Amino acid sequence: MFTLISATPSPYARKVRIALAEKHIPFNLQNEVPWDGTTKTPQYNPLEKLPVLILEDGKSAVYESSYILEWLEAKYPETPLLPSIDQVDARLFAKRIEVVVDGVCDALVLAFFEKMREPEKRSQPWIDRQMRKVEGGLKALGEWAEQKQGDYLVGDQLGLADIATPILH
Ligand SMILES: N[C@@H](CCC(=O)N[C@@H](CS)C(=O)NCC(=O)O)C(=O)O
Repeated sequence: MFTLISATPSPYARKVRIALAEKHIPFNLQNEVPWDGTTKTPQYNPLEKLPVLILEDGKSAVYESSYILEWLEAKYPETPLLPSIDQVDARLFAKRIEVVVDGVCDALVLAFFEKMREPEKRSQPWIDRQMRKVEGGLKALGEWAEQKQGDYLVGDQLGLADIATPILH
């Protein structure tokens, strides 16, 4: 069985948990704190980040949430989380939404850690820069949400774009 190194507050790990559930793939959930010295992430991911999906052999692993989702879609096509291969524009649009949501999360993380610094070392322009990305990303997402035809951001069933976008659900 797969093991997912995850952290409950991680939006990146959340994407993978939902994708695994939607595809009915059983997995062991291994919750870790990625900043803690006990984390197993460096054993599997040279970037030392979670989520990490450890495969059945216990040695090989897939990491980086967008890559894990791509890997799952290729290896476990049912239940599909992207429009069919002939719907190129819809597939690319779903991935574009994922890119923007991940970027918003990345900017929030950078702003958070800058705010954790001592006030005299903190860069307000840097925080402002990150928060502009958050606002810009949320604005784009809001516009895409308004344009959607039915219940889902892309197509007529739950997919990658919805899974990646916790803030709209
Ligand atoms: N782009 C990565 C981001 C993953 C990420 O930043 N994970 C955080 C936890 S939410 C982490 O493990 N950080 C540890 C570190 O940066 O060293 C992905 O989508 O998987």
